[in-house]
Amino acid sequence: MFTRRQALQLGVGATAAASSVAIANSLSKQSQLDLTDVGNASLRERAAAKGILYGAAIEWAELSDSGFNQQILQECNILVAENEFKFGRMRPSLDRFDFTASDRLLGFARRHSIPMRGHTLVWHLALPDWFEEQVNRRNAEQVLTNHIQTVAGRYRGQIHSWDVVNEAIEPSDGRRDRLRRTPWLERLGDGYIELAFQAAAAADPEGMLVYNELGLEGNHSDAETRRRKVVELLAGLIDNGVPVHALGIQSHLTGGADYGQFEHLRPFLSDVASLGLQILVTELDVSDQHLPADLQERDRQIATLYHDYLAVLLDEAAVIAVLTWGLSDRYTWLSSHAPRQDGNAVRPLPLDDQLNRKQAWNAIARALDQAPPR
Ligand code: 9MR
Repeated sequence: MFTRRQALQLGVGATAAASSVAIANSLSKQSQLDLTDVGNASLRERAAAKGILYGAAIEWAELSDSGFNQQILQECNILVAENEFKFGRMRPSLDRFDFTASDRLLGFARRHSIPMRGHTLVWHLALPDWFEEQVNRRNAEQVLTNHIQTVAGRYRGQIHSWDVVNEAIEPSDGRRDRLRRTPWLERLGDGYIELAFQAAAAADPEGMLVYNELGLEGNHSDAETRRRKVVELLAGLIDNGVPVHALGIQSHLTGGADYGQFEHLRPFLSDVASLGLQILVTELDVSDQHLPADLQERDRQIATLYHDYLAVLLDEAAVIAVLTWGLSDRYTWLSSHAPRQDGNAVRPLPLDDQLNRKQAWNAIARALDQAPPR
C-alpha cells in the first residue's frame, strides 16, 4: 500500500491513496485496533526515526516531581510551556516584564538540548488584570509590538517556533469575517494579526512563526467553517507578504464524539500544505469526561481516537511535530476543566497518573511507526 505522498510522487493520485487508507482504517476498526506489543522504544526515538518531533506541554512546578521529570526527558524531543510564556504571566504591569518563570523553563530545555516552543504572544485569554483599563485604542499597537519585540527579542534564536497569534477565529462571535472579538481586535481592528506576525519576524528573524487554532478537528459544519476560515486567513496573510510559516492545530479531542475516521481532514491538511506551510499538532489530548467508567473500555476508546487521528495527520508530510497537552494524567488541565461526573480521575494523556504507559501511549507509538518519513 502506498502512502499518500508516495502515491502523488508516482502519479497514482490522492484519491486512490486516500481510499486505500480509508479501507485500512475501516479494517482496523472492524478488528478492534490491536495496540499491544508495540515495543519499548520511546516516543521521542520513534518520532526522530521519521524526522518528526514528539513532545508535551509542561509547567515549571511539575519538574520538581523527579519521576515525571525523568519521563519528560525520556519521551520528549520538543517541549512547550503550558502557561509560563503567556502575556499575563510575563507582565506584572504595563511597563514591566518578569521573565523569571520563562527563563527557568527555557533553561531546563536548553540544558537538556530539547527545543522549546513559545506559547503564545497574542491571545484573548491569560491577559493581566491591568489590561482592560490601561490598554486602549491609542496605545494598543505600541503595547502589542513592544510585548512581541521584548519577548521574542529576548529569546531570539532560542525558540523552535512561536505561536504568534492564538485562537483568532470564532464564527459564533457573529462577525462577517468570522474573527473572534478579542480585546486586541476591539482596540486595533483585524490588522492586529498581521501586525503581530511582522513584529515577531522583526524580533526573531529565524524563528518559525505559527498561527495556532482550536476546534478544527470535528466532522461537522462548525469545524468545517473554522477550517475554511483558517485557510482563507493564512492565504490572505501570505498574499500580503506577511511572514507566517506554519499552522498549529491544537487538537483537544473529545472522547465519544463522532469524528468518523478523520478522513474529512485530508483536504484541509493538503490545502494548508499547498500554501507552503508546515503543520504542528500543538495541544493534543482526549477528554474522557463522557466515556464509560470501565477502565479498559475507556482507555481503549481514548487510544483509538489518538491512533485514528494521528494516522491521518501524520500521513501528511507537512506535519512535523506532535505535542500532547501534558504527558501524564497526573498533571492535566482537564482534571479541573472537564472532570467526570462519576468522580473518577480523567485519563486524557499517554501516561497514567502513576507514570505508566497506557494504550494511548501505544497508539501514539504505533501512529509514529506507521508515519511516512519526512
Ligand atoms: O492548560 C492551560 C491552563 O492551565 C490555563 O489555565 C489556561 C488559561 O491560560 O490555558 C490552558 O491552555 C490553553 C492553551 O493555552 C490554549 N489552547 C487551549 C488550552 C486549554 O484551555
